[in-house]
Amino acid sequence: MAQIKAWNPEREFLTRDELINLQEERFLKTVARAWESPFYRKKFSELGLSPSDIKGLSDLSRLPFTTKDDLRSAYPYGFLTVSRDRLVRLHVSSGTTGRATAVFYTRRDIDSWAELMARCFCMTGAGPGDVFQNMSGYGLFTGGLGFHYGAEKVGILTIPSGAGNSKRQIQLMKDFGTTVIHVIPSYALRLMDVCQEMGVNPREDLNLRIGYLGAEPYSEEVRQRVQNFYGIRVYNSYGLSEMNGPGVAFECLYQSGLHLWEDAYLMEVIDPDTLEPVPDGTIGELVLTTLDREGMPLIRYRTRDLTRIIPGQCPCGRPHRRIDRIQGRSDDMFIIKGVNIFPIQVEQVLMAIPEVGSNYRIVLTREDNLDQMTVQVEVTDRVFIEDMRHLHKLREKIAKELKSELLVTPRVELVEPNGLPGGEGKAVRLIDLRGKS
Ligand code: ADP
Ligand code: K
Ligand code: ZN
Repeated sequence: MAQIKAWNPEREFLTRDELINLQEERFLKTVARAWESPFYRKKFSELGLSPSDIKGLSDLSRLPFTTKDDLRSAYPYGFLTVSRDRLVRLHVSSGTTGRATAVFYTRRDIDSWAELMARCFCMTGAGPGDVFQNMSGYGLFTGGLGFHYGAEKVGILTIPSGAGNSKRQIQLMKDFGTTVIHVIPSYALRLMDVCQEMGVNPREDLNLRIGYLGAEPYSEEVRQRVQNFYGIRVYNSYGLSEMNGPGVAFECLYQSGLHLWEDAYLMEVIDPDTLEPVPDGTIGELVLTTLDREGMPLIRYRTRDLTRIIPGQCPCGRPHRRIDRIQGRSDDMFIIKGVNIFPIQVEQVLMAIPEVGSNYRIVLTREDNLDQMTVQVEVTDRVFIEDMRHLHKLREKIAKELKSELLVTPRVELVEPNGLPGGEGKAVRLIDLRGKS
């Protein structure tokens, strides 16, 4: 199989100094361009800023943040810097956290997005000769077309299978000898059950070798499970519609954090309360500025995603710094009995327990003025649901392990395999019913 190690060595392996020079040049262009958009023109003028005030990267902090609400307020066209006849595509964010927002692309934007995705494929050892099954929702969601264009650019045979239709997915993998998949983590887990139902053992019956998992938070335990079950190497994929979609940050062969393509995105990690930068290695909110976007540049966009910059150099030699797996969005965090918890912490505990199956959710209620956390957990089909004593013990074991990690004792409910609602899109892990009764 032909192996390309880097799609664009010149951009991927430049020196840190060269990278920063390139950033600076592109940053100034971006700022000048942003002035052309109705939104930024107004915002900058209100702050008394003019383009000549921004002389380099060191002036970044003089520029205001852009928030999801700003995007909503200027919906649909307020961020455009080109006339509408220059646009060739739009995507609408899936609206996981409220009203949707729109993102527009010129022809050049589509090309540079595909270029970033092409790098991601090659960086993880995929190339011509591979068969890529893209099990991501196509359409308004950026995951489908984002991966699709990148794969075709590299020259990888691409099956646009889309989300859902699980049995057919497995059948396609068998028929065409799929080697590379892109899938949302919760769906990768769900498909394990389907393989079992169909009597398919991926390690023996399929040809898979690489999986790209992203679009929602997942723990290292889920990576391990997916790798072991399918016999693949799993690489974390991060992106958001506001920054094109997937291809913002991606793991390399070393699987030790996600390289953020810093020639295309300027990154800051800030304390979401003080809005001041945090030191490398400290968790904060990721803030991104587009450096190479024509139709709709965004400046200091607050992603609400929590992560940290991983200090030090990756053994692969790319100077593009790495971020750690996303812990969740700042609004995913919930507080129960005074303890701050992210769903991913619950997942980490659950997925390390062999009897735990492929789905779970967290339900918060208030009873007699006391907050109660219930964790509903699917068991694997190896657990006999008829054996009450065994179930009781398993419930206690899960509760105990959650308690020791979270310092809160949850109620645990066991559910048969496939017993919890789960769709094709992003998993809903948290149901907060407090204050709703
Ligand atoms: P929506 O905001 O409606 O979910 P997007 O498709 O733009 O629509 O989703 C982007 C968001 O998905 C990111 O801001 C982040 O919260 C989440 N996300 C994407 N990739 C990952 C990943 N690898 N790990 C964790 N979360 C991710
Ligand atoms: K988003
Ligand atoms: Zn690397």
